[in-house]
Amino acid sequence: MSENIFHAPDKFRENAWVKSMDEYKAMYKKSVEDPEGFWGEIAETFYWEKKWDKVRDFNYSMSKGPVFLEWFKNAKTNITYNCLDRHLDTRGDQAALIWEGNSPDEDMVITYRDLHEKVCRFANALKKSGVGKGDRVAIYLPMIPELAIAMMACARIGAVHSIVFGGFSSEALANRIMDSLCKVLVTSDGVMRGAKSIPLKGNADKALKMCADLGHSVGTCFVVNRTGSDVNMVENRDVWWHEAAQAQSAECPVEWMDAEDPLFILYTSGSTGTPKGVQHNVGGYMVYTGTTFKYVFDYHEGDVYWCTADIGWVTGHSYIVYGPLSQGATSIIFEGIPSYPDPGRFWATVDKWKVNQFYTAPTAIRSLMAQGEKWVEQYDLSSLRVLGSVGEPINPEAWQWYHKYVGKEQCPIVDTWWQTETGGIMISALPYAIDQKPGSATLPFFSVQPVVLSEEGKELTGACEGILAIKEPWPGQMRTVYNSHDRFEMTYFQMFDGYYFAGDGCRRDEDGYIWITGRVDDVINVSGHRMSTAEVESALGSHVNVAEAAVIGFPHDIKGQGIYAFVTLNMGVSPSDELMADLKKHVRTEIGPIATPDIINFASDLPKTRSGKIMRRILRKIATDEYDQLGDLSTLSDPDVVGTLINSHKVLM
Ligand code: 6R9
Repeated sequence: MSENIFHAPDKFRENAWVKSMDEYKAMYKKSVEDPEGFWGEIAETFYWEKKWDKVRDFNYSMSKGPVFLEWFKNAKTNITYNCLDRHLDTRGDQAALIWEGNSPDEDMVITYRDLHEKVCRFANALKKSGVGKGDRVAIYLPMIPELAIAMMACARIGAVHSIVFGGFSSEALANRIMDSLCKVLVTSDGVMRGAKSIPLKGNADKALKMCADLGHSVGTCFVVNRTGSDVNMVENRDVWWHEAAQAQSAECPVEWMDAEDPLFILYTSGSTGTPKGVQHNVGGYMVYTGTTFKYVFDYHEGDVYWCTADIGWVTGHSYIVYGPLSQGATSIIFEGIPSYPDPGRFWATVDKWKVNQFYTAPTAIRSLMAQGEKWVEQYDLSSLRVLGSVGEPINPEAWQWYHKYVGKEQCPIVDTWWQTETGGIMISALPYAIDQKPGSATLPFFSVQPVVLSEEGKELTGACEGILAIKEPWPGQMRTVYNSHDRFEMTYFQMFDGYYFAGDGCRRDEDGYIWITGRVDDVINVSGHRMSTAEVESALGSHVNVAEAAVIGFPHDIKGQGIYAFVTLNMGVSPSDELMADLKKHVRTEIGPIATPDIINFASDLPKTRSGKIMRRILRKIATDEYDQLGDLSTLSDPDVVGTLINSHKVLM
């Protein structure tokens, strides 16, 4: 790992929110010694209909009773009042969202005033369809403005949104609608992806049919007209968005919410079972995403900020919509893909809108790096001031390329470590205060207290390597797993009493910098998307010809990790290319394209312990060609299977 240190050039330091390491240290110290004072003061910069009685209250230790955490107790606010209404007087005509379509000649600028109106109209349409405070609304949309509008329309009337990434299959959508019994679904006729138009309404119809078969009927399905493709509108259920919204008033008073009322549910993969509905509540999430946005990207009035993530993931929730808008920022929503119409699209877009802060994922950087510098060099990127990275560790080569060719060695890179569960950025450089080391997320954000634990749960000191955990809550932390507080406690608090267990491993160097080493559980990270090996295994296992499947992650040049599946077939079924293609298709249907295995190794058997546990450690070594490091095989019930698997692996590679 590279230990080069990068110090941001001085030219923007003068204006930065935090100008030096000393200033960061002083603020960090205060935030840890007096978190209530620190966050109470920051919360004053937001609008509250009623102030809190107490800034925070919590129990992190299962041995002392149920785990809970509360911020801004008994306060009342509405996040859309903070993201829209309070800006109307001062920046009503400023762009809130800039929509850059899939095709470079399609775009739209939406001012704060326009956005307020659009959110109000759709909020009224939701109300008219019977949605009220606390009801769940599923949103299954591509990256069009209606996605941000729909989520804020929910938040405005106190409904809880549950956004399902548009790339998920109808099965995945149905499971999520069922888990929280959503009353309404918002979708579109289709989605534009590069040169293709992909139908979405068909998936939505299938999902709603599955839900109805299970006894749950969604009352209304709003359909946005995006591609103009033919859709089947079901009478008394399906309604065109534009018709419904246009018929409503452009004013909709906000519902004043308790700071601890739920804002949204977002499903994410863990190491076991079905995806969990991560629940975030109004007050703490609002304060945390807005504040991290301001400091980590050093956002200033008038800047144009672009995060390339999809709003279907947490990064889009926190850093395309809520964080930026609560700060009155201009935030870009990008519908397209980095390679369309050519690999210069990101940079053409930065040039077009004069983007100041650009936030993307290492997998995108790696894929563009592979296309060569010529795509970057054609554009004027001198507006850029801060670059960001999120979703997985950024390898030093990609970091250097990003720094040199995109940032022209003038822009600090903030490598931001966080999770769906944490709501906002936890460990990251501050662009002008914290020097960067390529590959390290650097230091914790204010009041975040990371610790490195040994397997036994002992806090390690100094330079060390172990399991990353967090001591004490922060405002943006998830409050529970929807409908399953037990699962929340078991997943995050049972492993190490008194700490939030993040599921990642890390190393801390002699300067206190954190280097994330990857997941310590059975979660893999494919192009920055979280997936549980168990979910892919169960999708494969549900195919009629499959007896058993074991899935692991393996290093992949572009995606970070790829999916490697070892599959044993039912008696009498022989492996073939057709079957391999069919299994891949099956996983796409069960979960979605992002879960498609890269490699399927048909095995006659899997390495198991005598008690029947699959030894993944061995499978990982085979997948990475480390045959001489298989370790002790004596506990296997049949050590011979290893040789067979190695042979079939060599044939595949
Ligand atoms: C925001 C987001 C969370 C998991 C997390 C970790 C990995 C995210 C990272 C990173 C190294 C970074 N991860 N950011 N690893 N460096 N800067 O990605 O949320 O989809 O829930 O994934 O992603 O493994 O635990 P989510």
